[in-house]
Amino acid sequence: MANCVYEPNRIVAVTNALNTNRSEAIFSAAKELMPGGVSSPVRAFKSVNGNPIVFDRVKGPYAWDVDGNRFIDYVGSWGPAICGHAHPEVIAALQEALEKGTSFGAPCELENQLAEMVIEAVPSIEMVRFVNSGTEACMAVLRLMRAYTGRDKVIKFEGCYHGHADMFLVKAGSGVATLGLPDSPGVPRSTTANTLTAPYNDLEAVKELFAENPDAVSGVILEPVVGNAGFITPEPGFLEGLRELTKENGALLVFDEVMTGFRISYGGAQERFGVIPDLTTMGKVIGGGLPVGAYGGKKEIMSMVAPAGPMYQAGTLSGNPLAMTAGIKTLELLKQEGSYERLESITQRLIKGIVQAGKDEGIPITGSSISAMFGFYLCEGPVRNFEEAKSADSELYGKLHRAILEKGIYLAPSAFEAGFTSLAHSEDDINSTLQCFQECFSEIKK
Ligand code: HOZ
Repeated sequence: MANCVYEPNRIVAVTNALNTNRSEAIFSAAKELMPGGVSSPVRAFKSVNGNPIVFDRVKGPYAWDVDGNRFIDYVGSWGPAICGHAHPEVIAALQEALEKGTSFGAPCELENQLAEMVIEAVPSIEMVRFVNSGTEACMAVLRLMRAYTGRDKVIKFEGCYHGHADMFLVKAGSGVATLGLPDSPGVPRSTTANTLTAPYNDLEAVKELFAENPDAVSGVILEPVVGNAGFITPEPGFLEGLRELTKENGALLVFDEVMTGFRISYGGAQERFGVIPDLTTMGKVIGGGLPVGAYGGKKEIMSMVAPAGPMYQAGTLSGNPLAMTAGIKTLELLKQEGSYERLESITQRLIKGIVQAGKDEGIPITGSSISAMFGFYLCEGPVRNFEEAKSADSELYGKLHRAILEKGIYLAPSAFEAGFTSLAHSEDDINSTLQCFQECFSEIKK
């Protein structure tokens, strides 16, 4: 298959198939050392054709693999790289912080600084606890929901992913959807008995669940914009309706903004849509590329967390100075004037171009974007929930993924993951990407 090779911002040559010899060798060895050869499932490329590309380094909007191929990257480390990979100011701040040590296991002033920035930016957050991943944040918030309300059940939505804690592995998105696993062995039935699910964008279903479980539901948790079942946006009135329903039923509303936090807007999806939850979880962007997670909300609720209150949750590396430093610098960069306007405009141009390129070749396609997050499905659409997302042509997505990878574009190796742009993606990167999409749609329709 033809392969466009890029120098920054322009196509310079066309070569034959991608040479991935070193990637293949490393992955083959990795399979003997780690389950499936990876540290997290989706990156194993199981739902698309071929083996994963092994990365060597990343910079700006680009990733280079161990064979020297360069890719325009729309995964962005699954979200954190919103300023572009290895931003020079983030790296410089980290180098300075590194000199003072990698982990304190004691309070540090940087925690106050990042906490203040998060509280100032995110409407629902009056107090925050830092943890080490989005999974950890969601696991803790669930305990807090139950502790605060004294109720055990939780409502989640099909195709939403809130990390891999037991109670969330029910009709989950992301890797669970990618691998087609309805749920996971090892999760006790007694645990998931307390997890109620509804189709996304379906207020009636939520109403029914509340009616069937009076005074038993601690709250509703959701991705306010879904990024783990592809990319699904909330229909007008959906988030507002959930806000009302939770209030009426004495339950909490929780936004999982691990993906959307500081990405959909500086204040997250809650700021963009003007619906304020009781609690919020975050990760990815607020760690600027280092492992981080956070949960926060009203002071009254957060005061239940130990040692202020009785709900226990802890972590050796939580609030560590490197993650705090990368987060602070990343938020400072995002705060600069025009950041979100730029992210919105390039991402819109990208998704409109992708959808048009597909349609021009007669391929069923639908797609959308908000701010620096986008997604498309290879079906006529509209896609409003997980069932509709699953009706897209996943085999064709696999073909497209391989074809465009060979042209130097790195898309999520799953039809059930959103795409991410960054401030480092230039107009020329978008042009080059769209040209590759046009060529690939033409190739794969044959
Ligand atoms: N959970 C992430 C995607 N939504 C990570 C996937 C991976 O790294 O495999």
